[in-house]
Order: sequence, then structure tokens, then C-alpha cells
Amino acid sequence: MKKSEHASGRRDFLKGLLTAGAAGALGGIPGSLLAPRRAGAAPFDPSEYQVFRNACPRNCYDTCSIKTYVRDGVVQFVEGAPESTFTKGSLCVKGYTYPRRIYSPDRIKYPMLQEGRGSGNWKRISWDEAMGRIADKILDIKKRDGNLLGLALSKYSGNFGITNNCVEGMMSSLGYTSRFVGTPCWPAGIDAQNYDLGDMWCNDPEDMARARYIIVWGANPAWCSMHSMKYLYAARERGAKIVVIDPILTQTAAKADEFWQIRAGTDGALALGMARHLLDRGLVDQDFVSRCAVGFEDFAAYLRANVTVEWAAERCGIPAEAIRAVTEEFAAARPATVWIGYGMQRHTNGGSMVRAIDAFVAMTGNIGVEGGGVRYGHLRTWGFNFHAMLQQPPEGSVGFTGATGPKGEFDFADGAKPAAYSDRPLNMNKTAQEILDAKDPEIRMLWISCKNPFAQDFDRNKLEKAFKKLEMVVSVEQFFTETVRHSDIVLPVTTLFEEWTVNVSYWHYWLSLNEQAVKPMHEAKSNLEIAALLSRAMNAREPGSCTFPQEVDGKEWMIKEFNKGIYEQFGLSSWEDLRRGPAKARMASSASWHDRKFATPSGKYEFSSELCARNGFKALPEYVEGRKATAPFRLMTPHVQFGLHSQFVNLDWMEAFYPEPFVYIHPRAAAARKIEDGAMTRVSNAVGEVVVRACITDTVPEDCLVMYEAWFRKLDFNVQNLVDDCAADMGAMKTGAPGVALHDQFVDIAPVGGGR
Ligand SMILES: Nc1nc2c(c(=O)[nH]1)N[C@H]1C(S)=C(S)[C@@H](COP(=O)(O)OP(=O)(O)OC[C@H]3O[C@@H](n4cnc5c(=O)[nH]c(N)nc54)[C@H](O)[C@@H]3O)O[C@H]1N2
Ligand SMILES: Nc1nc2c(c(=O)[nH]1)N[C@H]1C(S)=C(S)[C@@H](COP(=O)(O)OP(=O)(O)OC[C@H]3O[C@@H](n4cnc5c(=O)[nH]c(N)nc54)[C@H](O)[C@@H]3O)O[C@H]1N2
Ligand SMILES: [Mo]
Repeated sequence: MKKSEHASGRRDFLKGLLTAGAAGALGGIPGSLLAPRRAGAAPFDPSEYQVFRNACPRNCYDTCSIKTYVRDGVVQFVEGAPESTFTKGSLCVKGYTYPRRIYSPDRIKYPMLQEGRGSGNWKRISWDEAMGRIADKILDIKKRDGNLLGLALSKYSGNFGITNNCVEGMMSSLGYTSRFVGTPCWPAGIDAQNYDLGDMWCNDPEDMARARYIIVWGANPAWCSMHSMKYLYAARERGAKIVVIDPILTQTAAKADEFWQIRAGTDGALALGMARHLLDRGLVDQDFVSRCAVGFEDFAAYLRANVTVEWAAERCGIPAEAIRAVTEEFAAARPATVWIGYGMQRHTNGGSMVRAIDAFVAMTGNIGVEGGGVRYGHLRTWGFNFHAMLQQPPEGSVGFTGATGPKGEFDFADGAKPAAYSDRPLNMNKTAQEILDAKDPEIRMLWISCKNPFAQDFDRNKLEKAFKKLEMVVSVEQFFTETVRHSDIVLPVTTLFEEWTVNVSYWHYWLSLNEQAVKPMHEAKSNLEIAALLSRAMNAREPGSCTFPQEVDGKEWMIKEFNKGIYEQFGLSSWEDLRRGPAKARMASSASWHDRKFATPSGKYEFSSELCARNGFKALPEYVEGRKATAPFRLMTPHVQFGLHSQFVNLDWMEAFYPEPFVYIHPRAAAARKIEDGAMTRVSNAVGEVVVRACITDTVPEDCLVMYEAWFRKLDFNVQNLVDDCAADMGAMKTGAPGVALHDQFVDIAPVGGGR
């Protein structure tokens, strides 16, 4: 986009805010709401509002508890719930834009049909027509293939509200289908922690305030978990030192006492070097490694034979002296903790790097300690019924057996009884390739919900090809994303303020109710209502073809997710207690593994894991080299401050903060390529290319380019034109597919002329 266009976009936005035209744009909000407050106007009077409890359902550490203020049936403003000590009354800037999301003129308002996928030739259709067309297609697929494996679901983290698992339930209620499994997010680290500890289970983040030493290792909480920052600051006020290890001088790094600009993908070497130094200096917690762990002697022998601090320094680019000093400080401070970020494990050797860091911290005895620990994530508060998700396929459904033949005919030569059918798993991190490769039957139809594959999946050009193979694509969305552009039918879905659900976090230990605060705008329906509508259409055409209830009540379905375990864990007598505010899990200790009984096969911390070896890796957390460079620069595409993946940045309110993306490049690299600050550049590799303005900064390493992922409504910017689908090492054990090495990408850059 040219600069002038950008400026005029901004003008439109300001004009929209200031003129009566905005009332129309805001979808019929009473004009009085838009009137500026007059001087001398009555002070804020809470009794004028109805207050609702909501929760931010985005895939974010913070999963904020929200208080929503409604008047005249309209959300007036939102604030962070003060009852949660984690949210503590404040939202991030993204969260404060929620009222605009509900009333954005850009929302998808009705079911729509695109005549000619990608043509832009959209026409409004009724819900009946939309569901009729979809049901006809599903029945057609079943007739042709004898099963529904040609229907695939692409869903991930657009909305983590528990009842939104009804989308999976809807698919199950049709029969056995194809499912994209795994996660692009954190799987390598999950498996790594499972090998070492038996589960992924982190301390309460609030107890970080008690740490005496904190290493933030490959995470950027200043942007990605801003509510956690207060615990880092509190710890520092009590004398803790904070070290950040990241290839980029992030805003988190800028707040640290010490920053190590590590060579990406070499954290394993660094952690092993630190472990070796603990051995050399006699700083190992002997009690922990002998009583609470197995395999330590083997690991120590590996370190002595293969690792020195100098060896580590050479690989990771951190001076040996600094490695020694921080290792000694970390071992001397107690409690000391490492926050292992998700960005760090998105590498071909990501899981092995997490294991090496776990091992270093274990050697210092900081696991199972309040204020200590290797913090990665947890799912300890997710014990819902998953009633919405667990639906039964219709009687007689034919599915996947692991050896599917065409048309659902299976060859059981030995006359054995067929195994129970299942859904066909496809690797979410290779969405494009899986669609291209699927056979017997091919993927004919894709249902997309809470997922934006064109923005978030890898190798965009390949995805374009893959979508051409699909006979029908249905997107359930709020905005006209690039994925919607690649769809035939789009169904408008509610925002969190227009539906009932319940939310928990994979980081903190709070539980929040999400009440319906306002009626759905336009013709939007919740995922739950959409499932019921589809069931109606299916059963009208072929009775018994879909088991999903045809009438649903969102509130009732929310209530069905609660059980005794949840009530006990959170000290609730009823879900209605949550109307007074979010609740925190009652915990024996803020420390995970506080009894030092680990969930591994041995029941101990496993420096040496047989399970890991059986799964094709080393038993010990040995050094594994990263992906070989194939072009002059490494490209990293981490998470953006003003958006959450493909969400938020598209809102006009956000454009004011983040109007345009950049490729960030080091001054020396820019000089070598004759790139001036603000010049347009072409960044390219074998996957594709992106044309984007350069920002020269010494916050990035000389051999590295950075582009933050984000979706802009008016810009043709997509980092996935440069990111391939190369797998990370681990993740298949717990999530069904390995992670993705999205930070192991290599590119070149050249100016294209036309600077500022
Ligand atoms: N290059 C690169 N790629 C990455 C990453 C990276 O760092 N770099 N990060 C990866 C990571 S960590 C993750 S978690 C994934 C995230 O990938 P996704 O889960 O696909 O990401 P989102 O953009 O959060 O959400 C997807 C869509 O859900 C829609 N949505 C929101 N609410 C609802 C709802 O209530 N119902 C329905 N039906 N839809 C809704 C949003 O409008 C949005 O278009 O991306 C991965 N991809
Ligand atoms: N504002 C905002 N908040 C978010 C999100 C968002 O998109 N925007 N996304 C949410 C989601 S789904 C997730 S998964 C989390 C992600 O939370 P984080 O894990 O904190 O986020 P990332 O930006 O993916 O990666 C963090 C850092 O890892 C660094 N990194 C990459 N490779 C390496 C390496 O080899 N070694 C080291 N030491 N560091 C490395 C990157 O430079 C980056 O600064 O945040 C959540 N919160
Ligand atoms: Mo993520």
C-alpha cells in the first residue's frame, strides 16, 4: 500500500468517529451514545449500566476476565475484572477495542455465497439456503464415498470458549470425518516436558513475584502476556535479577537487567553449557538429582565428554564469562525460575532445546519450588465435561481404520473384525500438503471455524493450490479474511459478548464465566446454533443423518460443561457464583510438582527418558543442531504487539496504533544490501515473496530479518508467503503431530525502489 492511501485510510477512520455517519457504520447504535460528553456532564454512575461477566477467549496466556457495561442493549465499554488478581482491573489495548469489534462495520452480517471462489462476487443468502446447500453437499459426499472422510474440519484457536468445542461435536454428529490434528503453537515443548516431568505443568505465574532470579527464555511477555509483567517487576523490587534470552531485543528484553542476544536455535547448546558449569563448580543440588530424579549420572557423563562452556559459547554467541556468571548467580539464588517461551521451541530442534533447559533447572533443584520451576504452560484447570464436543456419530457410520479403502470398503483378509472406526487425522501443520495428498477419499469439503489458515498456516502458495482441489469451502467467521476470500460460503458468527461460554487459561489458574451480554448483531449465530441448524437441515433431508440436537440453548450448554471436579477445584457451589466475579483454583501450593512426585514412568524427574528414546529421539537431552541455512538471512515471524495472530489488527481502531508492517533489518545488513530506512524491499525464498517497507534497527541480529505476523484489512501482507511447513522435532506424542519450525526460515532481501 502506498503511503498516501494509508493516510487517507486514517482520515476516513477519524472522520468516521467524528461524524453522524458513524452511527450507521456502527450498525444502528443510538446516536446519543456517540455524542461527546459535555463539560459538566453527570459523573460516571454504575447504576445506569447492566454489568456482565465475560472472558477474552483468544489464544493468549492472559485469558482476561472482563467486566462489560451495557446500556440500551449496547456494549458501552469493557474493563478488566478487578476480582482477578491476574487481570487486576486492566485489559491490554487489544481488549479495550472489543466494543468496536462487536459494532464494526466490517463484520460479516449475513450468510453469503461467493459465486466463483475468489471472484469477490458475494451475494447474501438466507440461513436456510446456506444450510441447505451445505447439507446437500455433505449428503452428496456420503453417497459418493460411502463415508464422510472427504469432509475435513480445520479449527484451532480463534475462540477457546469451552462450548465452542461444539464444532468438533457437530462433525462427530455427522459421522467420521477428517480432522486436522496437532497445533502450530507449542507441541514440541509439551512433549519435551512430558518426557522430563511426565506432564506440562507450570507454577502459578503469580508466584513469580517470589522468585529471586528469573530467566525469560524465548518469550516476550511485554507483548504476549502483559499481565505477567507485574510479577517480574514485583520480583525485581524484592531484589531479583531478570535475564532475557532472545535473538531479538524485544520490549521484554529492554526491561531486563541482562539481555543475551542468542543465535536462534542454539539454546540447547547454551543450556548444556550452563549445566556443565554447574557440574564443574559443584553447584548441583545433589539431593534433588539423586532422590527425585533418574539418569543424572548418565547425563553428567554426557556433559563431561561432550560439552564445555567454551563449546557452548562458540555455538550460541554468548561470551563464556557471561554464561559462567549467570549460571553461578542462578544456582545461588533461591527460588530461581525459567520461563520457557513458545517462540523458542518452534525450531527443528525445539523439543530438544526445552529438554536441555529443563535439565539445567532440575540440576539446581528449583523444580517443585514456589517461585521456582520451568514454566511452560498447564492444562490443570481444563477438567470440563466437554459435553459440546463429545457427540456420537449416527448409527452405522463408516470411518477411518488406519487402512481405509475407497468407498468405505475395507479389506480384512484374515476375516478379523474391523477395528472401531475413527476420524481420519491430518497434520494441522501441513494443512496444504495433507489436502494435496489425501486419497481414498480425497478431501472434498472443508469446514473452517475458529481458524484462519491463509493467515496462520504455512506455505501460502501451496495452500492456494490445495484449496483449488476442494469442491466446497465453508468458513464460519466474523470478518472477511483471506480465508473467507477462498471460501464458497461464509456464515456470520457471534462475538464473545453475544454468546454463553466459560473460559480458563493455559498459564494462570483463574476461571471466568462468559455471559451473553447483548443480542447477536445482524444475523450472526453462535457455533452452537450453527451446529443445531445444520442438524435440522441434515435431518430434514435424510432423517437420522445427524445426531446433533436441533434445538439448543447456549446457557444450558454452558451449564452442562460444569462438574463436581470443577466446582471443588474452584471452591464454587454453583456456576452462578461466577456472576460475582472470576474464581481461582484452590491449590495445595503455587508450585507445580510440589510433592516431587513426577508423572513420568519412573515417577521421578527423568534426565534420561526411555520413552523419549522409544519415540526416536535421544534418551538424554543431548545437543541437536538446528536447521541448515539455505539463504543469507534467517527470517523470524513472531507475534505482534497490537494483534493476536490474525485478529485485532484488522480493526480500524487498531490501525491507529499499528498502521503498517515492516521488515526489521540490522543497519549493517541494510547497508550491504543498499536498503535505506523506509525503503520498499522484496523479501523472498523458495516458498514465495513479500514486498514490505524496511525498518532499520539494531534490535535484530545482523543475519536475521524479523516480520511480525498480522492480518491487515487493506494490505496484502502475509508472512506465510515465506514460511514453509518444515516440522519441529517433537509434539506428535501428546498432540498428534509434531510442531512446526516456523522460525527456521531463510530468505534474501533486496530493495525494490521507491523509498520514502
Ligand atoms: N508465521 C507464523 N505463523 C504462525 C505463528 C507465528 O508465530 N508465525 N504462530 C502460530 C501460533 S502460536 C498459533 S496459536 C496459530 C494461531 O492460528 P489461529 O488459531 O488460526 O489464529 P487466530 O488468528 O487467533 O484465529 C483464527 C480466526 O478465528 C476467528 N474467530 C474468532 N472468534 C471466533 C468465533 O467465535 N468463532 C469462529 N468460528 N471464528 C472465530 C478469527 O476472526 C480469526 O480469523 O498461528 C500459528 N502461525
Ligand atoms: N499481543 C499478542 N499476544 C499474544 C499473541 C499474539 O499474537 N499477540 N499470541 C498468543 C499465543 S497463541 C502465543 S503461542 C503466545 C506466544 O508467546 P511467546 O512465546 O512469548 O511469543 P512469540 O512471539 O511467538 O515468541 C517469543 C520470542 O521467542 C523468540 N525466539 C524465537 N526463536 C528463538 C530461539 O531460537 N531462541 C530464543 N531464545 N528465542 C527465540 C522470538 O524472538 C520472540 O521474541 O502469546 C500469546 N499472546
Ligand atoms: Mo500460539
